[in-house]
Amino acid sequence: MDIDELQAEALAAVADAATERGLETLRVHYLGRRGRITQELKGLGRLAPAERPTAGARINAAKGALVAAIDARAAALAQGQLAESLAAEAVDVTLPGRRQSGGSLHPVTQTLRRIEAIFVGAGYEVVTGPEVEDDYHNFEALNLPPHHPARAMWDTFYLEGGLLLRTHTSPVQARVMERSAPPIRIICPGRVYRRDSDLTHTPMFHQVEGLVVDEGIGFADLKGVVIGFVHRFYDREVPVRFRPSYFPFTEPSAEVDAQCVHCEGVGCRVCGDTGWLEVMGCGMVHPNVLSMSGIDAGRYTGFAFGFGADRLASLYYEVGDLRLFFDNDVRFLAQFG
Ligand code: 2NM
Repeated sequence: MDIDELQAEALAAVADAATERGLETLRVHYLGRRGRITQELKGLGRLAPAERPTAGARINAAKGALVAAIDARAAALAQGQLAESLAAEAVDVTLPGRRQSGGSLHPVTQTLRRIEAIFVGAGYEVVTGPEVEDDYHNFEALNLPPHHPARAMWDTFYLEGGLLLRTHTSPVQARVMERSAPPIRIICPGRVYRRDSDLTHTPMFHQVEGLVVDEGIGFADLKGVVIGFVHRFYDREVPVRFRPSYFPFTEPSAEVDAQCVHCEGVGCRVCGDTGWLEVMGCGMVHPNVLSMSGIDAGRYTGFAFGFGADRLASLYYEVGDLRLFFDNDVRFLAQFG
């Protein structure tokens, strides 16, 4: 092939090269150790001595033109790639920013934390236990033998194998009494389950139960702790009253009312026109409960109390329907941030 044709072909190929790799292949093909232009230079020796200077000059000129073309094309390709990545990675700094929406703790969680802080400040230990319980700890250890009619006080979810979903957190307290000696001062917060659902009942709710066992504990101690708690919880000295009641695991037992925080005792729809709100149950731990857990009921006495943290939250925040706490509608939850 004539050197002019070879140069024309090589320059056309370089102009067509679309990638830096393709361009390198062309460089090797024409200018490499065994490239076509290199071959031409090596072939000079076969020419007559008189023709060599002209032919040599001509081939070197072609080589120089090709090197220049390849360098120019390489620069153009690199420039194109830079422009491409600049376009792809461009950030539009004029776009509005994305809003960061702040979350908040669930109102029942906030209420539980407040309750725990009040009791921890008074020297109580917070203890938790299993939500799936055995019949013994949920009922029998609490003075409720099998077939005892008072078992009907709880609408229990029964599981296979004699297990059940705990109906209160008292089984946690029975377990603590089994494994530890007085003095005992604990609260047991946690989820409990009952087959019940309406405005004021949800199948799962959060209970907090307290237990104090020591020598010389009496009903006056119970009253002091309960009244003190209610005042701390509402951050106000709301009137509190005790009414006689019945629980299988306490004797005597009482129901605790706080004056209606909505109408301050006048009577309204929140308190059902009574002026009072039922806030918890309590009593002196039944001697049977102490001795079944291995505590000497001749030496020690104790009191216990229990309430629904969700119910206290609903009274505190004035939420009329307990079920709202568990729908997890963000429009509802965002009001507690
Ligand atoms: C209540 C009301 C009255 C209670 C009793 C016990 C235990 F384990 F010591 F026997 N724990 N909690 C108790 C007593 C709970 O809730 C309404």
